[in-house]
Amino acid sequence: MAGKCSNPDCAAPISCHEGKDIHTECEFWSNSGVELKTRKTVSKQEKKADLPWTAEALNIDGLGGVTYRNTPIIIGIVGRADAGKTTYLAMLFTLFLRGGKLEEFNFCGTKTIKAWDDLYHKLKIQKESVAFPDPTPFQYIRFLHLALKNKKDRLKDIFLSDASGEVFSLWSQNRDDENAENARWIYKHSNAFILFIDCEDLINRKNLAKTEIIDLAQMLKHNLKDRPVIAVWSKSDKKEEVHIRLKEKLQEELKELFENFEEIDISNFSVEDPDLLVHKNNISVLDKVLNKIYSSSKPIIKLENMNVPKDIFLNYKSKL
Ligand SMILES: Nc1nc2c(ncn2[C@@H]2O[C@H](COP(=O)(O)OP(=O)(O)OP(=O)(O)O)[C@@H](O)[C@H]2O)c(=O)[nH]1
Ligand SMILES: [Mg+2]
Repeated sequence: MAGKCSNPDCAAPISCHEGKDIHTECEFWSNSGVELKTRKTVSKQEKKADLPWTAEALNIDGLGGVTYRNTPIIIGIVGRADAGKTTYLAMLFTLFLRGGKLEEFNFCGTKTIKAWDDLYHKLKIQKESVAFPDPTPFQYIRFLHLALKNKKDRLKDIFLSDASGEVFSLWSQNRDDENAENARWIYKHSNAFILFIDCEDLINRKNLAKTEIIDLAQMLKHNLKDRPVIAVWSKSDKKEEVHIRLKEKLQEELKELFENFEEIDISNFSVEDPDLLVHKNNISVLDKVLNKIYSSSKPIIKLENMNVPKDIFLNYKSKL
Protein backbone atom coordinates (compact mmCIF):
# COMPACT_ATOMS: atom_id res chain seq x y z
CA MET A 1 0.00 0.00 0.00
CA ALA A 2 1.33 3.44 -0.96
CA GLY A 3 1.77 6.11 1.70
CA LYS A 4 4.26 7.61 4.03
CA CYS A 5 4.31 8.87 7.57
CA SER A 6 3.95 12.58 8.17
CA ASN A 7 6.66 12.39 10.83
CA PRO A 8 9.97 12.62 8.99
CA ASP A 9 11.69 10.84 11.88
CA CYS A 10 9.52 7.78 11.52
CA ALA A 11 10.77 4.60 9.85
CA ALA A 12 7.27 3.30 8.99
CA PRO A 13 6.40 1.04 7.28
CA ILE A 14 9.52 -0.68 8.74
CA SER A 15 8.71 0.39 12.29
CA CYS A 16 6.29 2.95 13.68
CA HIS A 17 7.88 5.78 15.67
CA GLU A 18 4.85 5.87 17.96
CA GLY A 19 5.15 2.17 18.65
CA LYS A 20 2.02 0.97 16.84
CA ASP A 21 2.14 -2.65 15.75
CA ILE A 22 0.22 -1.73 12.61
CA HIS A 23 1.65 1.49 11.25
CA THR A 24 -1.50 2.36 9.28
CA GLU A 25 -3.33 2.73 12.60
CA CYS A 26 -1.04 5.55 13.65
CA GLU A 27 -2.43 9.09 13.56
CA PHE A 28 0.68 10.33 11.73
CA TRP A 29 0.37 7.84 8.90
CA SER A 30 -1.57 9.35 6.07
CA ASN A 31 -2.02 9.45 2.32
CA SER A 32 -3.99 12.68 2.25
CA GLY A 33 -2.88 15.69 0.23
CA VAL A 34 -2.93 17.86 3.37
CA GLU A 35 -0.63 15.46 5.10
CA LEU A 36 1.60 15.28 2.06
CA LYS A 37 1.91 19.07 2.05
CA THR A 38 2.85 19.10 5.70
CA ARG A 39 5.24 16.32 5.04
CA LYS A 40 6.94 18.22 2.25
CA THR A 41 7.39 21.28 4.44
CA VAL A 42 8.82 19.27 7.26
CA SER A 43 11.19 17.38 5.04
CA LYS A 44 12.41 20.69 3.60
CA GLN A 45 13.13 21.86 7.12
CA GLU A 46 14.80 18.56 7.74
CA LYS A 47 17.03 19.15 4.70
CA LYS A 48 17.82 22.64 5.88
CA ALA A 49 18.79 21.26 9.26
CA ASP A 50 21.12 18.88 7.43
CA LEU A 51 20.01 15.86 9.40
CA PRO A 52 19.75 13.08 6.86
CA TRP A 53 18.53 9.77 8.17
CA THR A 54 20.26 6.76 6.70
CA ALA A 55 19.26 4.10 9.24
CA GLU A 56 22.96 3.23 9.57
CA ALA A 57 24.72 3.30 12.92
CA LEU A 58 25.46 6.83 14.10
CA ASN A 59 28.88 8.29 14.60
CA ILE A 60 29.60 10.91 17.27
CA ASP A 61 28.58 13.80 15.01
CA GLY A 62 25.40 11.99 14.02
CA LEU A 63 24.09 11.75 17.58
CA GLY A 64 22.78 15.31 17.37
CA GLY A 65 20.21 14.10 14.83
CA VAL A 66 18.40 12.37 17.67
CA THR A 67 19.41 14.36 20.73
CA TYR A 68 17.47 17.44 19.59
CA ARG A 69 14.21 15.82 20.64
CA ASN A 70 15.15 14.36 23.96
CA THR A 71 17.90 14.06 26.54
CA PRO A 72 19.44 10.76 25.49
CA ILE A 73 20.99 8.03 27.57
CA ILE A 74 24.35 6.74 26.38
CA ILE A 75 25.37 3.28 27.53
CA GLY A 76 29.08 2.56 27.16
CA ILE A 77 29.86 -1.04 26.29
CA VAL A 78 33.34 -1.66 27.61
CA GLY A 79 35.64 -4.67 27.34
CA ARG A 80 38.74 -6.09 25.69
CA ALA A 81 38.85 -7.23 22.06
CA ASP A 82 36.88 -10.40 21.38
CA ALA A 83 34.96 -10.18 24.65
CA GLY A 84 31.59 -10.46 22.89
CA LYS A 85 30.46 -6.80 22.89
CA THR A 86 29.21 -6.61 19.31
CA THR A 87 27.65 -10.05 19.55
CA TYR A 88 25.74 -8.87 22.59
CA LEU A 89 24.19 -6.07 20.53
CA ALA A 90 23.32 -8.51 17.75
CA MET A 91 21.72 -10.88 20.23
CA LEU A 92 19.79 -8.10 21.93
CA PHE A 93 18.14 -7.04 18.71
CA THR A 94 17.55 -10.65 17.66
CA LEU A 95 15.68 -11.18 20.93
CA PHE A 96 13.60 -8.02 20.42
CA LEU A 97 12.66 -9.24 16.95
CA ARG A 98 11.57 -12.52 18.49
CA GLY A 99 9.25 -10.75 20.89
CA GLY A 100 11.61 -10.26 23.83
CA LYS A 101 10.50 -7.42 26.12
CA LEU A 102 12.10 -5.10 28.61
CA GLU A 103 10.55 -4.87 32.07
CA GLU A 104 9.76 -1.17 32.22
CA PHE A 105 9.94 -0.06 28.59
CA ASN A 106 8.41 -0.83 25.25
CA PHE A 107 10.50 -0.80 22.10
CA CYS A 108 9.00 1.82 19.81
CA GLY A 109 11.52 2.39 17.05
CA THR A 110 15.10 3.01 16.10
CA LYS A 111 17.06 5.42 13.93
CA THR A 112 19.63 2.74 13.20
CA ILE A 113 17.45 -0.04 11.83
CA LYS A 114 19.90 -0.93 9.05
CA ALA A 115 22.78 -1.37 11.47
CA TRP A 116 20.63 -3.52 13.77
CA ASP A 117 19.41 -5.52 10.81
CA ASP A 118 22.97 -6.13 9.58
CA LEU A 119 23.95 -7.35 13.03
CA TYR A 120 20.89 -9.57 13.16
CA HIS A 121 21.82 -11.17 9.83
CA LYS A 122 25.45 -11.64 10.81
CA LEU A 123 24.55 -13.44 14.01
CA LYS A 124 23.24 -16.62 12.46
CA ILE A 125 22.00 -18.99 15.06
CA GLN A 126 21.73 -22.47 13.66
CA LYS A 127 21.02 -25.63 15.51
CA GLU A 128 24.47 -26.50 16.68
CA SER A 129 26.51 -23.52 15.66
CA VAL A 130 26.47 -19.75 15.76
CA ALA A 131 28.07 -17.47 13.15
CA PHE A 132 29.25 -14.23 14.74
CA PRO A 133 29.58 -10.61 13.58
CA ASP A 134 33.06 -9.47 12.44
CA PRO A 135 35.52 -7.98 14.93
CA THR A 136 35.04 -4.24 15.29
CA PRO A 137 37.82 -2.36 13.43
CA PHE A 138 40.39 -0.57 15.55
CA GLN A 139 39.51 3.12 15.12
CA TYR A 140 35.81 2.45 14.80
CA ILE A 141 33.15 3.93 17.08
CA ARG A 142 29.47 3.80 16.41
CA PHE A 143 26.19 4.00 18.27
CA LEU A 144 23.06 1.94 17.93
CA HIS A 145 19.82 3.61 18.83
CA LEU A 146 16.71 2.41 20.59
CA ALA A 147 13.63 4.55 21.10
CA LEU A 148 11.83 3.25 24.15
CA LYS A 149 8.64 4.31 25.85
CA ASN A 150 8.16 3.97 29.56
CA LYS A 151 4.89 3.07 31.27
CA LYS A 152 3.84 6.73 31.20
CA ASP A 153 4.34 6.75 27.43
CA ARG A 154 7.37 9.03 27.67
CA LEU A 155 9.92 8.60 24.90
CA LYS A 156 13.49 7.74 25.90
CA ASP A 157 16.32 7.70 23.39
CA ILE A 158 19.00 5.18 24.22
CA PHE A 159 22.37 4.84 22.49
CA LEU A 160 24.55 1.78 22.91
CA SER A 161 28.19 2.24 21.96
CA ASP A 162 30.08 -0.24 19.81
CA ALA A 163 33.83 0.36 19.78
CA SER A 164 36.81 -1.88 19.31
CA GLY A 165 38.08 -3.57 22.47
CA GLU A 166 41.66 -2.66 21.62
CA VAL A 167 41.06 0.98 22.50
CA PHE A 168 39.79 0.00 25.95
CA SER A 169 42.91 -2.08 26.56
CA LEU A 170 45.12 0.88 25.60
CA TRP A 171 43.05 3.21 27.76
CA SER A 172 43.21 0.85 30.73
CA GLN A 173 47.02 1.08 30.64
CA ASN A 174 47.24 4.79 29.93
CA ARG A 175 44.18 7.01 29.95
CA ASP A 176 46.00 9.55 27.77
CA ASP A 177 47.09 7.07 25.11
CA GLU A 178 46.82 8.85 21.77
CA ASN A 179 45.05 5.86 20.23
CA ALA A 180 42.46 5.58 22.99
CA GLU A 181 40.33 8.57 22.01
CA ASN A 182 37.22 6.44 21.46
CA ALA A 183 37.49 4.94 24.93
CA ARG A 184 37.94 8.42 26.41
CA TRP A 185 34.87 9.70 24.56
CA ILE A 186 32.75 6.80 25.74
CA TYR A 187 33.98 7.23 29.30
CA LYS A 188 33.31 10.93 29.35
CA HIS A 189 29.82 10.85 27.84
CA SER A 190 28.19 7.63 28.97
CA ASN A 191 25.48 7.58 31.61
CA ALA A 192 26.21 3.97 32.52
CA PHE A 193 28.60 1.17 31.59
CA ILE A 194 28.41 -2.50 30.76
CA LEU A 195 31.77 -4.08 31.62
CA PHE A 196 32.43 -7.29 29.72
CA ILE A 197 34.23 -10.16 31.49
CA ASP A 198 35.24 -12.72 28.90
CA CYS A 199 34.98 -16.21 30.48
CA GLU A 200 36.94 -17.79 27.62
CA ASP A 201 39.81 -15.38 28.18
CA LEU A 202 39.79 -16.20 31.91
CA ILE A 203 40.05 -19.89 31.01
CA ASN A 204 42.91 -19.36 28.58
CA ARG A 205 44.98 -16.60 30.13
CA LYS A 206 43.85 -16.97 33.75
CA ASN A 207 45.39 -14.41 36.08
CA LEU A 208 46.61 -12.24 33.22
CA ALA A 209 43.05 -11.93 31.93
CA LYS A 210 41.81 -11.11 35.43
CA THR A 211 44.46 -8.42 35.89
CA GLU A 212 43.42 -6.78 32.63
CA ILE A 213 39.77 -6.72 33.70
CA ILE A 214 40.72 -5.13 37.03
CA ASP A 215 42.89 -2.55 35.23
CA LEU A 216 39.90 -1.63 33.08
CA ALA A 217 37.57 -1.59 36.08
CA GLN A 218 39.94 0.73 37.96
CA MET A 219 40.04 3.08 35.02
CA LEU A 220 36.23 3.08 34.96
CA LYS A 221 36.22 3.84 38.66
CA HIS A 222 38.59 6.81 38.64
CA ASN A 223 36.01 9.47 37.76
CA LEU A 224 32.85 7.40 37.78
CA LYS A 225 30.73 9.64 40.03
CA ASP A 226 27.37 7.94 40.47
CA ARG A 227 27.23 6.30 37.05
CA PRO A 228 26.27 2.62 37.29
CA VAL A 229 28.45 -0.24 36.08
CA ILE A 230 27.00 -3.67 35.36
CA ALA A 231 29.50 -6.50 35.02
CA VAL A 232 28.58 -9.00 32.34
CA TRP A 233 30.23 -12.42 32.31
CA SER A 234 30.15 -13.11 28.57
CA LYS A 235 30.53 -16.58 27.02
CA SER A 236 29.09 -17.97 30.27
CA ASP A 237 28.38 -21.25 28.51
CA LYS A 238 32.04 -21.79 29.54
CA LYS A 239 31.93 -20.17 32.99
CA GLU A 240 32.10 -23.55 34.73
CA GLU A 241 35.55 -24.01 33.21
CA VAL A 242 36.90 -20.81 34.79
CA HIS A 243 38.92 -21.69 37.89
CA ILE A 244 36.71 -21.18 40.94
CA ARG A 245 39.33 -19.15 42.89
CA LEU A 246 39.89 -16.89 39.90
CA LYS A 247 36.14 -16.24 39.64
CA GLU A 248 35.81 -15.56 43.36
CA LYS A 249 38.84 -13.30 43.48
CA LEU A 250 37.70 -11.29 40.48
CA GLN A 251 34.23 -10.94 41.95
CA GLU A 252 35.63 -9.82 45.33
CA GLU A 253 37.84 -7.18 43.74
CA LEU A 254 35.03 -5.84 41.59
CA LYS A 255 32.73 -5.67 44.62
CA GLU A 256 35.35 -3.61 46.42
CA LEU A 257 35.63 -1.24 43.49
CA PHE A 258 31.97 -0.64 42.70
CA GLU A 259 29.23 0.33 45.11
CA ASN A 260 26.08 -1.82 44.74
CA PHE A 261 27.99 -4.10 42.40
CA GLU A 262 25.76 -6.01 40.00
CA GLU A 263 26.71 -8.84 37.68
CA ILE A 264 25.00 -11.16 35.25
CA ASP A 265 25.95 -14.15 33.08
CA ILE A 266 25.19 -14.18 29.36
CA SER A 267 25.82 -16.44 26.40
CA ASN A 268 24.85 -16.83 22.77
CA PHE A 269 24.84 -20.62 22.86
CA SER A 270 21.58 -22.17 24.00
CA VAL A 271 21.65 -25.47 25.80
CA GLU A 272 17.90 -25.57 26.20
CA ASP A 273 15.00 -23.61 24.79
CA PRO A 274 14.34 -21.17 26.34
CA ASP A 275 17.81 -20.81 27.82
CA LEU A 276 18.23 -18.45 30.78
CA LEU A 277 21.70 -17.23 29.82
CA VAL A 278 20.70 -16.52 26.23
CA HIS A 279 17.04 -15.64 26.00
CA LYS A 280 16.49 -13.94 29.33
CA ASN A 281 19.79 -12.59 30.57
CA ASN A 282 20.83 -10.74 27.43
CA ILE A 283 17.71 -8.61 27.80
CA SER A 284 18.09 -8.42 31.58
CA VAL A 285 21.45 -6.69 31.10
CA LEU A 286 19.67 -3.71 29.56
CA ASP A 287 16.90 -3.90 32.17
CA LYS A 288 19.47 -3.71 34.93
CA VAL A 289 21.27 -0.76 33.38
CA LEU A 290 18.06 1.17 32.73
CA ASN A 291 16.72 0.42 36.22
CA LYS A 292 19.92 1.75 37.75
CA ILE A 293 19.92 4.88 35.61
CA TYR A 294 16.30 5.74 36.23
CA SER A 295 16.29 4.87 39.91
CA SER A 296 19.23 7.20 40.49
CA SER A 297 18.00 10.41 42.12
CA LYS A 298 20.51 12.61 40.31
CA PRO A 299 20.43 12.95 36.54
CA ILE A 300 23.99 12.64 35.24
CA ILE A 301 23.77 14.50 31.98
CA LYS A 302 21.47 17.42 31.30
CA LEU A 303 20.85 19.35 28.15
CA GLU A 304 21.66 22.94 28.95
CA ASN A 305 19.59 24.45 26.21
CA MET A 306 16.84 22.42 24.59
CA ASN A 307 16.64 24.97 21.75
CA VAL A 308 20.15 24.33 20.52
CA PRO A 309 19.61 21.03 18.88
CA LYS A 310 22.62 19.97 16.94
CA ASP A 311 25.77 20.19 18.94
CA ILE A 312 25.66 17.42 21.46
CA PHE A 313 28.93 18.58 23.01
CA LEU A 314 27.75 22.13 23.58
CA ASN A 315 24.41 20.91 24.82
CA TYR A 316 25.72 18.59 27.46
CA LYS A 317 26.32 19.78 30.91
CA SER A 318 28.27 16.79 32.05
CA LYS A 319 29.15 16.38 35.68
CA LEU A 320 32.64 15.23 34.73
N1 LIG B 1 31.77 -19.57 23.77
C1 LIG B 1 31.22 -18.44 23.33
N2 LIG B 1 31.88 -17.69 22.42
C2 LIG B 1 31.30 -16.54 22.00
C3 LIG B 1 30.04 -16.10 22.51
N3 LIG B 1 29.73 -14.92 21.95
C4 LIG B 1 30.75 -14.60 21.14
N4 LIG B 1 31.70 -15.58 21.16
C5 LIG B 1 33.00 -15.57 20.43
O1 LIG B 1 33.63 -14.32 20.67
C6 LIG B 1 34.03 -13.74 19.43
C7 LIG B 1 34.11 -12.27 19.54
O2 LIG B 1 32.86 -11.67 19.65
P1 LIG B 1 32.63 -10.12 19.31
O3 LIG B 1 31.22 -9.84 19.66
O4 LIG B 1 33.08 -9.78 17.95
O5 LIG B 1 33.62 -9.42 20.36
P2 LIG B 1 33.90 -7.87 20.54
O6 LIG B 1 34.00 -7.65 22.01
O7 LIG B 1 32.91 -7.06 19.80
O8 LIG B 1 35.36 -7.75 19.90
P3 LIG B 1 36.05 -6.42 19.28
O9 LIG B 1 35.08 -5.83 18.33
O10 LIG B 1 37.27 -6.96 18.63
O11 LIG B 1 36.36 -5.53 20.43
C8 LIG B 1 33.01 -14.29 18.43
O12 LIG B 1 33.49 -14.26 17.12
C9 LIG B 1 32.81 -15.71 18.93
O13 LIG B 1 33.83 -16.55 18.43
C10 LIG B 1 29.35 -16.95 23.45
O14 LIG B 1 28.25 -16.67 23.93
N5 LIG B 1 30.00 -18.09 23.83
MG1 LIG C 1 33.07 -5.63 18.34
